[in-house]
Parts: sequence; structure tokens; C-alpha cells
Amino acid sequence: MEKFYITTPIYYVNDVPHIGHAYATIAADAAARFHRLAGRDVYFATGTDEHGLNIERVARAHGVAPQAWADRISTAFRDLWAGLHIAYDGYIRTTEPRHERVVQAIFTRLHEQGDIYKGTYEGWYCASCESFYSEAELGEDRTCAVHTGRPVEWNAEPCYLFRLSRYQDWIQSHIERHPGFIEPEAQRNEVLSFVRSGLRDISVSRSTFKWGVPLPFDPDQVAYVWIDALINYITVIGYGDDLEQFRRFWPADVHLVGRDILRFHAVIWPIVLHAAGLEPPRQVFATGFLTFGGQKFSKSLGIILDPVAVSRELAEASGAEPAVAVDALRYFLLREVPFGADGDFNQPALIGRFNADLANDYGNLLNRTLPLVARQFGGVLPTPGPAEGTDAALADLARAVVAAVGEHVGRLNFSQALAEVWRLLGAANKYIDEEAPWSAIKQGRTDRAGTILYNTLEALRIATIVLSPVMPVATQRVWEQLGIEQPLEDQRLEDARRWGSLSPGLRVRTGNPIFPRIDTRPRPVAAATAGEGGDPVSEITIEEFKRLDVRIGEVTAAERVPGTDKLVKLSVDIGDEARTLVAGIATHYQTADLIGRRIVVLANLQPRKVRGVESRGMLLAATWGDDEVAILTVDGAPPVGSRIS
Ligand code: ME8
Repeated sequence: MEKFYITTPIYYVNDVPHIGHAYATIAADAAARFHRLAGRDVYFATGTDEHGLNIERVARAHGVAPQAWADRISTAFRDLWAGLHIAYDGYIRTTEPRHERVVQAIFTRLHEQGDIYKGTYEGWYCASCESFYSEAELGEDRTCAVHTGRPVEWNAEPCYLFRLSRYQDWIQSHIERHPGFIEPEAQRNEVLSFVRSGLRDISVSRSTFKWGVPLPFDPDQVAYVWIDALINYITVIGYGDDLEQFRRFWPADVHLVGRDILRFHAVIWPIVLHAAGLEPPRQVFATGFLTFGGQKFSKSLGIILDPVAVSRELAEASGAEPAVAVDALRYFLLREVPFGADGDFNQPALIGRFNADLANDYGNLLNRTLPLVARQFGGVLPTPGPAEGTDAALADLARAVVAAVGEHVGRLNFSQALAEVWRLLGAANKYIDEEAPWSAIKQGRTDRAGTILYNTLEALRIATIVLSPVMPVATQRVWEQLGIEQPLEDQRLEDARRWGSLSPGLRVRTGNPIFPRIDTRPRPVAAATAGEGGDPVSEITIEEFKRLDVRIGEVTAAERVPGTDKLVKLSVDIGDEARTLVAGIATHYQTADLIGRRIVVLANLQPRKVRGVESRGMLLAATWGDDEVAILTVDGAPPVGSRIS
């Protein structure tokens, strides 16, 4: 049996996970599930990176020991993965004894063969990146270019160095001879030019703090956190304690990594492996970065989108089962942004996809077909008659789509793979519209109506199998309504390839909509103003408009006003001063999600006391429906205090 070994980065335990971490993990999970569906022997590994200066400092700042801190955050990661339907085969924590033993074994070997030698290393260090930078790579005023504004520290200490330079020619020719080794192409070119510009030996141990794996040949030194972390990929499959399993899965087929950590994976890691006599991974694939409203996720800016909160809001807005909403988020992340490119996460796009793709194209196809089977055929799937009209074309398309999905997922091209499934769903919707079983029934051609319904459900069965890696729970709900006896998890890609596998005679189970549509219709303006007892909107002069001081502000703090359902107290920087505003947005926005957002403020509104809090100005928002609110935001990044005219 062909094997497939895929990994995510192991995440630092400096902070709780956000949607950026979830992105790489969901993608790896979908790929792993798809390869299982294709009948491969799959190992999917993830975990947490728990050593290093930064984590030691963060733990200390919280007044706990590093191990206790790591335990806490590592649990938060595993809880999140359970909530997001992540089915990993192995979870590794770098503080586990099995891993520390492997790290020590690799260091010993490299030291004994002279690849690691004692020396000193000097350079600028960013503790958040756990990485050295040259002067030229730094941002303004000696700050980290990745962690904007964060000062780097000068680091000079006795340490061990690794002879990266010795392997320069080897890695260069390896990358050149294996075009698929680094993906996407643009990232490969970037790494290649970095390698061609020359590799310096790197520091691989630290002596100024203790939170790491002690070197066996010099206990005053701990292993550099990056080398420690990279080695996880061999520990987790059994390098130290299950050689048989290790041999079955190594080399990794794909290391999924963020672009920020590509060089570690595509240059340093393959060299360490090569020096240790092991094969390099087959591919390192760099994912793009997700932003929120154009801004980086960042704890200090308060932009830490929690994927569970996002899917909970989606469940509340739609009435979908919470686990189905989680799957909708998984779908959205993989569909919306071409894998490997950067993308922006925003709620309107999520709702748009939920309504158009899931509620309409997928869910509604089921909802319009099953009741007809129930009404006309007593809920029992009829035996199809001879092919007529566009029947054969639908079957051909289904076969082509399944083949294309396999190819796209093989290249981690999730958005294209999903677009293919929607090509099938689109065709099935068109098919039922054009073949019109309801007309066949009216004409007394009940058999023909039965055939059309059979074919439509067959297209749905096939789409549901190939969608199951992306939406494992939602597809299960569809499967239950289809009434197929064999469990969805026992299906293989083979079953999706075979048109006509749906068994006549099975009893469908019409149920509630799995993806209930979210109502986004705005209320007409006239009705809205009349409803609020105001006058219809009348014209004003430009001079009247100019009396309004409307500006860009940035939310610096947000908290609920106690004893109210809707009110939030915001501290807002409007350029030359800080203001307190009270806004009725608590049912639509989490306070944590508001911090750091650029908003539009009417600054010269008379102050007003609301529930004991003086509100000086007004946050501008669109309102519609019974209780819908959306904060106004601006394009680009105008500075705080900019006037709106
Ligand atoms: O770098 N968009 O861990 P880390 C997309 N421990 N992906 C994002 C993201 C975003 N906004 N933010 C984070 C480390 N990621 C090391 C890795 S591996 C041997 C050691 C994802 O917690 C992305 O995949 O900083 C990135 O590479 C990873 O999280 C880094 O997580």
C-alpha cells in the first residue's frame, strides 16, 4: 500500500492558537483524510514546540514554571483541534522524554563526525522568531522585520556551531534537481537565491538560559530551539522507539509550513537530515498568510481571531448545528484562498460562501430532491430507467470531476478541487431544473421522474464522498438523509468513481436543512426610518455636512457594559486624544475582536451618559433587519485621526 506522511509546523506554546494556526492544520487534516479516502497508509502529525528563550520568558511573565505553562497551552491546542474535527495520527510535544532522547542522539552523531564544533556566535536575535538576523535583514531602529517594532537583542555567547557551509553544494543541487521539493514556485526561487548567496555556519546551542534539551557532550548548553523543533518530524513517527514505523513513513511526503519558516525547513532541516544519514523530506510546501481586515493577527494588537468563536457565530446566525458550522469554516478557508497565496479573512465573505455554496448549491439540492422521493415514491429510492436527455452527460461529468479532485488535492490545490466539486453540484442543479421531474410526474411519466431523482441523488452521493475530507461532520449529516446504510467513513474514492452505486430501494430520510440560509436582506431605507419614527431623509448642504467631524479611530480597549446585553465601552484613539464611546454592538462583535480595529467615529457629537458611562462621540455602523449591525471600516490604512470628507 502506498504511504503518505504529512506534517504541520509544531506550534509555539507562547500563546493560545488563532485562525492562522488553524489554517495550516485544517489543510493538513483535509489532505490526510483525502489520502485515506484514496486508500493510502496515512500518517498525519502535529504538535507543540515548547522550548526556548521566548517560552521561558512568557511563562515567567505569567508567574508559572515553563513546563506548567507548556502543559496549559498545549492542552488548548489539542482542545481546539478536537473542536475543529482534526484527526491526527500523532501528536508530539518537544518536552516529551522520547523526543529529548532523539535530539540528543542526533546532536551526538553530528558532534562525533565533526559537523558540530565549539565556537562563539554573535548577532542580532529576535526571541519571538527564535532567530538570528544580519544587520541588513533588520527593520527600522534595529527592530525585527517579522515582529514589527519589536527590538532585537545583541547576542554573543560561547556555543556550538553547525557546519552548514559544508553542505552548500549538496542542498543547492538537491533543490535544483527536484523541482517539486519546494512549493510554490515563487518560494522555491526565493530559497534558491538565498542558498546561492552562500550559507554561513549557524549557532545550534545556547548557554544563557536553561529551557531546552541539554547537550549530552556539554550539559552547560541547551540545543537551539529550531533544531530541537525540526527533529520532531522524525521522533513522532518512531525514530527513537519504533524503527519499523519510522521506516514505513520516512521520508515525509509533505511538510506544510508558513512562509515565515520556509528556510528552516527547506535548507537547514534537509541538511541536518543528510548529515545524519537520513533522506530529506519529499516536499516542503509554504502556505500563505491570513490577515483579518488587512491586518496581521497579533496578540499585542488584540487581533486573535478564535476559530471556535467564529464558527459559533456562524451557527448562531444560521441555526446550523455547531459542528456543521465548524465544517463550513473549514470549507471556507480551503475554498476562498488559493493554497499558497495570502488571503484576508472576513465575515461577509464567509457568510457569502455559506449561503451561496453550502445552503444553495449543496444543501438545497438535497432539500428539493428528497421531498419528491418522499411524496412520489413513499420515501423509497426508485430503480433508474434507461438513460435519456442529459443523464449520460451528468454521469460523465461526475467521473471527470472525481479524477480532477484527486489531482488537485495531490498538489494541495484545495480551492481548485472544491471548485470542481461545485462544477458537479452546479451541473446537478441544472440537470434537475431542465429535466424537471415535477413535469414528468404531471405527464404521468413517473418512471422518468424516478430516474431523474435517482441521478440527482447519485451526483449528491459522489459529491458528498469527495467533500468528506473537508467537511467530515456536515457530509455525515447529508449521508444520513440520503439513507445509505454503509457508513460514510468506510467509503473510498473508488466508490465515488462508480456512477450508479446508489442502491434502489433504500429509504431516504428527509430532515431539516443542514445549512440553513443566513438572512442578509437589508431593510428598505424608507421602512427603516418610518419604523424608527424619524423623518424621511432630507437633503443637506455641503456646509452642513462639513460641520460633522468624522474621523478614523483605532480601538485600544473594549469591554462589555455590565448589566446590558448590547453595550460595549470602547477606548478609541482618534489621533490627538483618547475617547470613550459606548456602542450597541455586543451581540455582533466579541470585545477581543474589536481591539486594534480601525473604525469611523463621529467625534463632535454632544457627550451623553449611557448607563453611567460618558460616551464622547459615536461609532458609525450600518444597521438593518431587526437587529443587524456592521461596523464601518475603511479601505487601505489611513492613519488614525484622518478626517472623512
Ligand atoms: O514558527 N496565517 O511556530 P508558530 C497563516 N514553532 N498561517 C499562520 C498564521 C497566519 N496569520 N500565523 C501562524 C513556529 N500561522 C515554530 C515552528 S516547526 C518545526 C516549528 C501558521 O506558533 C504558519 O503555518 O509561530 C506558521 O508557519 C505557523 O503557524 C507558525 O507557528
